[in-house]
Amino acid sequence: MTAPLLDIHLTDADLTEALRADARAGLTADPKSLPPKWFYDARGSELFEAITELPEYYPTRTERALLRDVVDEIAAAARADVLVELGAGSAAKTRLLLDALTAVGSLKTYVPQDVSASALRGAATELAAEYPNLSVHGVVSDFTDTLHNLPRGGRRMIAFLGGTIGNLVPAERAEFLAGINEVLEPGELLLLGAGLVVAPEIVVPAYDDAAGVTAEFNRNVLHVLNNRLSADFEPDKFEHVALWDPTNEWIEMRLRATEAMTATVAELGLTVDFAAGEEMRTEISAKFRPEALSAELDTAGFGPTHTWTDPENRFTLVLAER
Ligand code: AVJ
Repeated sequence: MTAPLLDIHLTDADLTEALRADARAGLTADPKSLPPKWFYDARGSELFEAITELPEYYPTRTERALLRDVVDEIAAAARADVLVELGAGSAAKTRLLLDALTAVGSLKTYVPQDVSASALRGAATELAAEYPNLSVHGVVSDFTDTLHNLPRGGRRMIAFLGGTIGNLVPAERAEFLAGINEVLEPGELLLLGAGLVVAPEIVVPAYDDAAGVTAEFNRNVLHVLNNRLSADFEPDKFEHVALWDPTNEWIEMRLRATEAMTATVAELGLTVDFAAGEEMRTEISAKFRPEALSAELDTAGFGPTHTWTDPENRFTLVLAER
């Protein structure tokens, strides 16, 4: 058995440093905002796993069912030697891809990337045991570092699943996609999973579930600030808000202060005032129109794309060639 390798390009200290910068910028801005990547400490990752099992949250199960249906076609078209998975986390959908790519006989290396070393270590160890002929090489990093630290050689496919592309605003998305295009060699591939624009009656409950799990997930970013930066937010004094922005075609999550209050972020020497009813943006989750997504990939330099969509037109998988 090949021992799983974990490359650490991002330490806990790096994470705290990045959070300090994001928190200072976001909490002193008007309106206030925080980037969604800070939801995912151990508790936040658990809450997200719970979200994926909620009846209202269709994206994960829709993508998984779609991938199951079309993964053999993807593998046949891709014939990748190396699968790089961005934001692999616990690598839940990975087995479908690994099985299909193994069946067409091409796959040699699996490179899961995540910011969480703990999630990645578990997944890498399990997968290395399950796929003894596969070399598993985990990378703990930010996406951008990953792209510059990819093993070269072999035909590579970068998978970015789950619809996380929707967390980026259009300008960030353009930069991210162009960055991926730049590190790929001609003929290498990007496999992108993206949520499609659906009726507000479907998408809003997915981000505002009856059991309140998403609300707790949203408030978790305040627990993260309390834990990592010695802040004193009272998460229960913030209400979860999820609204559909029809102009930008994204879901926006916010935290609304239920009363006027002041929070202190000790590590930043910062006090933050909230007016009663003030809203702070914590996430956008953009949904896409297939033609517009193809156009974005084209602009980023990708050539022909192959698109698969679930029967209800809620989620799409796009295979794009450099
Ligand atoms: C993990 C980024 C794909 O945007 O749907 C779930 C995160 N936010 N419920 C998404 C999330 C609220 C999720 N992604």
